[in-house]
Amino acid sequence: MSEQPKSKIILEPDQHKQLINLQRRMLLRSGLTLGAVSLLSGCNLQDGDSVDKVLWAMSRWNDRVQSWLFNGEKLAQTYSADQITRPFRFNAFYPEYNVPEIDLADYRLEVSGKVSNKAPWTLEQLQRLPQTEQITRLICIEGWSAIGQWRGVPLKTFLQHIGADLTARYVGFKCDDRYYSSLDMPTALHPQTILALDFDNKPLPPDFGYPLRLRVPTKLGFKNAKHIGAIFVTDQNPGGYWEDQGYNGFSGI
Ligand SMILES: Nc1nc2c(c(=O)[nH]1)N[C@H]1C(S)=C(S)[C@@H](COP(=O)(O)O)O[C@H]1N2
Ligand SMILES: [Mo]
Repeated sequence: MSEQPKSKIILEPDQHKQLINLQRRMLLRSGLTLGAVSLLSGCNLQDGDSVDKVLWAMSRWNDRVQSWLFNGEKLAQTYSADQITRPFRFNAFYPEYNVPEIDLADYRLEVSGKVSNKAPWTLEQLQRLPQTEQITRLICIEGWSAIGQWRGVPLKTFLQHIGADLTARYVGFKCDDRYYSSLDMPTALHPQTILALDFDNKPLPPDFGYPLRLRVPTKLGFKNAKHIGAIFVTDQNPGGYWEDQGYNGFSGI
């Protein structure tokens, strides 16, 4: 599923207009570019017919996502315990049997960049910080979602503890499975953005990000980095595993 240059798409004039409109709409609403759509759909978008099908399907899906998530400063929707999806769904860029095994005795959360205290953190130290809990919906760009319960330290609280420069533009995350991702500072400071330690009232299981993951209900699933080993504060956009392959960095809806 290679990304085709836009110039290769041959369309009738009215199809072309439709495409431009849809593209604009999708970009505004979800930050998805045509390149991202072709990656997502596995479709090379060479003929008008498949362009139509894929774009209209994506557009409908975005409308649905739009109503689940929120814009700007508003809070993401929360749910009650009886709405939790069981079993919860696993996703990563590798199959479940390759989930990293992390030894707690060696685990340290590294901190770097525009922060005044760069000392690494043990999980125990993180557990002593104030925590909040949420039941929210994780939405994967692949077209599924699941409601789960997470508890952890608000990222804002953590950033304050390490003396982060909160006027910096981004917070970056490096994971112990080579995944990486980043958030813009407003999203990092959002009250529902947490460094989750618990899932479903138990420590995070390996599949779901042990020992520490990001839970950002205002962003798509791929922004919810699991197995976080390092956090850094920076003015340069750190990108991310999927972000760098064409998914838009903002990825809120
Ligand atoms: N470290 C790491 N974090 C990751 C991923 C990954 O491959 N590695 N995949 C992302 C994607 S695409 C999704 S949808 C969610 C899935 O989280 P879940 O397994 O809890 O459902 O994790 C995100 N965080
Ligand atoms: Mo995802």
